[in-house]
Amino acid sequence: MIAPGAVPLGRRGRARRRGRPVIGGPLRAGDRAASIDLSTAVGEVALDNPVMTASGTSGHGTELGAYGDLASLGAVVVKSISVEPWAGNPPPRVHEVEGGMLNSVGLQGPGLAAWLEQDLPALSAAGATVVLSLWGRSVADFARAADRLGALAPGDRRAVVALELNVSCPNVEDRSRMFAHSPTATAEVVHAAAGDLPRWVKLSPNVSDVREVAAAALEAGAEALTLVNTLLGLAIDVERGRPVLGGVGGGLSGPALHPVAVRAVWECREAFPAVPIVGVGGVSRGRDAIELLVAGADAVQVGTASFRDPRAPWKILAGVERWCRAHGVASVRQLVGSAHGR
Ligand code: RRO
Repeated sequence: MIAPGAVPLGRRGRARRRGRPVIGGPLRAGDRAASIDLSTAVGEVALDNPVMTASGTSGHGTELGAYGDLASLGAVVVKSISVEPWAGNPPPRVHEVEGGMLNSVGLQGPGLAAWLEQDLPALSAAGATVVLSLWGRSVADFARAADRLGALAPGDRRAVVALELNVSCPNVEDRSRMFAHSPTATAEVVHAAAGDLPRWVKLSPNVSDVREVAAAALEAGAEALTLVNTLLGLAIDVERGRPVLGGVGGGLSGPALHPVAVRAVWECREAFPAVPIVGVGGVSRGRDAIELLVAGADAVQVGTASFRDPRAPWKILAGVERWCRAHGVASVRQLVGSAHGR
C-alpha cells in the first residue's frame, strides 16, 4: 500500500508544496471585461470547466437537460449503474433534514446494457462529457462491467471520458460490507475495473482515515479520487414512532456535508500532492466550489443543490466565474490547492 505522502511529487505538486501565491495575477480584481480561463483537468481528462453534476442527482441520462445545456458543464456524472438492473429501495427514498437531505434510493438503475442502449446515445447527442458511475454487489460485478465496456467499439462510448467507481454507497444491504470501509476491498474493485478508461474512485466519509483507503485505491490503479459520498444517517418520525425512509437508514448530503468534504479533500491533497481530486459535498453556491478548489480539488460536483433548483450546476458555474473575476483570478487552475502552505 502507498503510505500517505509517498506518491511522487509532480511539477504541480511541488508548486503546491511551496505554497505558491495564487490569488491575484495578471487580472485586476473586478475587471468585468476580462475572460476567465475556467478549464481544468482531472488527470488525463481535460474539462472545459470545473463544475460537474454529482452521481445520483441528475438521473441516468439527459433528465437535467431540460434546465440547461449539458454540454456547457464540465461533465455529467450519471447515477451509478450496475451490470444488472436493480430495483432499489422501498419509498420514501428522500427526506429533507436540517442542513440537507437523507436519501435511501438504494442504487436503482436500468443495468449497463440498457443504459448503453437508451441513455448514452441521448447524452452523446446532447454533447455532454460523460462520467459513468459504476456500482456492483461484488468485485466480479465491476469486472463484468469493465469487460462489457471494453468490448464496445470506441465510437459507441465516445462521450464517456472516465469511470467513477462507486465503492461507497451507504444504501447497500449490509453496510459493514461497503467496499470503501476496507482498503483491501477498495483496491480489489479498482483492480477489477481496469480497462482503457481512467478510473476515479468515489470514497466514503464514514471511515476513520480516508487517506488509507485512498492510498490503496491509488496503488491499485485509480487515477483520481472523488471525495466524498454521503454520511450515514437516519431520521425517525416520532409521531409514528418509526424510521422515515423506506430503507430505514440513508445517506446525508447537502450543506451539512460540505465541511466534511472540504476536510477530506484537504487531507488527501496534503497526502497525495500530485493526485487528481474531485470534490463533492454540499456545493450550493459558487463560493462552496471555490472552497473545495482551494482545498485541493481539481474539479467539483454539484448534487443535492439540484434537488432544490435543477439549474444549480449552471448557477454555481456562473458563481465560480464571478468569484474569479471579483478576486482577480485569471484561471481556475491557479486556485487548485492554493490554501495549502499559506
Ligand atoms: O442510490 C443510492 O441510494 C445512493 C448511492 Br448509489 C450513493 O452513492 N450515495 C447515496 O447517498 N445514495
